[in-house]
Amino acid sequence: MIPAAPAGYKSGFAGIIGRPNVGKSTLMNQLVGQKIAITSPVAQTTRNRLRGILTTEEAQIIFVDTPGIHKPHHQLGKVLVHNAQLAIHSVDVLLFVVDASVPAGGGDRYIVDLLVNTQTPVILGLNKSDQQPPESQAQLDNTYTQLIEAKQWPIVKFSALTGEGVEALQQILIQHLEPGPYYYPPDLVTDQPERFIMGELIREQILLLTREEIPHSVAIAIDIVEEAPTITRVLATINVERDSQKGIVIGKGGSMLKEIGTAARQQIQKLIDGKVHLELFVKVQPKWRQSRTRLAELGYRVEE
Ligand SMILES: Nc1nc2c(ncn2[C@@H]2O[C@H](COP(=O)(O)OP(=O)(O)OP(=O)(O)O)[C@@H](O)[C@H]2O)c(=O)[nH]1
Ligand SMILES: [Mg+2]
Repeated sequence: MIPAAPAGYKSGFAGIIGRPNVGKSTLMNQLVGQKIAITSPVAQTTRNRLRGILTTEEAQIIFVDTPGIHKPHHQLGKVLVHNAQLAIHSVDVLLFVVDASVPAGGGDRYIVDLLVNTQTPVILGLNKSDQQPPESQAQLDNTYTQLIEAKQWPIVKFSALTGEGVEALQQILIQHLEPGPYYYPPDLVTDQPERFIMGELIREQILLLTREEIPHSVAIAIDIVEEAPTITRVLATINVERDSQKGIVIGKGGSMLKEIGTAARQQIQKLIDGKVHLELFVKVQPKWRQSRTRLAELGYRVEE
C-alpha cells in the first residue's frame, strides 16, 4: 500500500541523460543515497533504464538513469540508445549531464541536437567539478555554455562523486515538478528487484577487473537465489562470446574468477545486509550481442 501524500506535495520523473562515462549513474546513487546503479571507468556501463527514487518531505523524484547515448555499433548498442532516447519523451524534466573536467565535444553536441524538438524542460548539469583544474574552470564551463547557445536551460554545477552541489541540484529539480502523489512507497529506493542488482554487481567487478574486449561481451544471468536463515546462496552464470574470453574471465587456475567472486560477494552482502555464498559459472554464448532473442533472454529488451 502506498500512503497518500501530504497536501501540496510534489512528484515526478527526472531523466538523466548524457554521453557514456560522464557520471550519470554515480549521480543517481548520490541523489538517492544508496548504491543501486553500478559505475565504472569503462564507457557504456549502464545497459538498462533504471529508476532511483528519492523521497523527501516536500517531493518524490523518480530518477531514470539511462545508458550513455552514443553511435551504436552492434545490436546491443542499438537497444541501449533506443531505450535511452525513450526517456527523453517520458519524463517531466531532463537532466543533461556532461563531464565538465573536459571541454564539450561532438558527443555532447549530438545530444543537444536530439533535444532540439523536445517539449520537456532541460537542465544542464556540469559534473566532475572536483576534477576541474582551478585555472581552466571558466574556460571549460564556457565550452558548454556555447554548446547550448540560445537555449534558456538552467545550468547547475556539481560533483556526483563528492556530493558537492548535489543538494542545490535537487532543489532546482523539485522546482520543475508539479503537485502529485507518491508514485512509489516512500521507503523504496529503486524499482528493480534485488536479483537484477545482484547481476549488476557481478558485472561491475568484471568491468573493474578485466580489460580489453571483455567488459562489453559479458552478460550475467542470476540462476538461483536461495535464502536460508543464516546465509543466502546465489548461483549466477557469466555469459561471454568466445572461448578466449572465457579463459580470461576464469584466469590462471581460476584466479580471476575467484577475485571477481570475492569482490562481488562483498557488494551483494552490503545490498542484502546478510551473509552470501556466491557461485559463478562461465558460459560461451557466441554473438549474444548480435541476436535479438539472446539479448531479450539476457534482459536487454527493446522498450516501447
Ligand atoms: N572525479 C570525478 N569522477 C566522477 C564523478 N562522477 C563520476 N565519476 C567517475 O566517472 C566514471 C564513470 O561514472 P559512471 O557513473 O559509471 O558514468 P555513466 O555516465 O553512468 O556511464 P555509462 O553508464 O557508461 O553511460 C566512474 O569512474 C566514476 O567514478 C565526479 O563527480 N568526479
Ligand atoms: Mg551509467
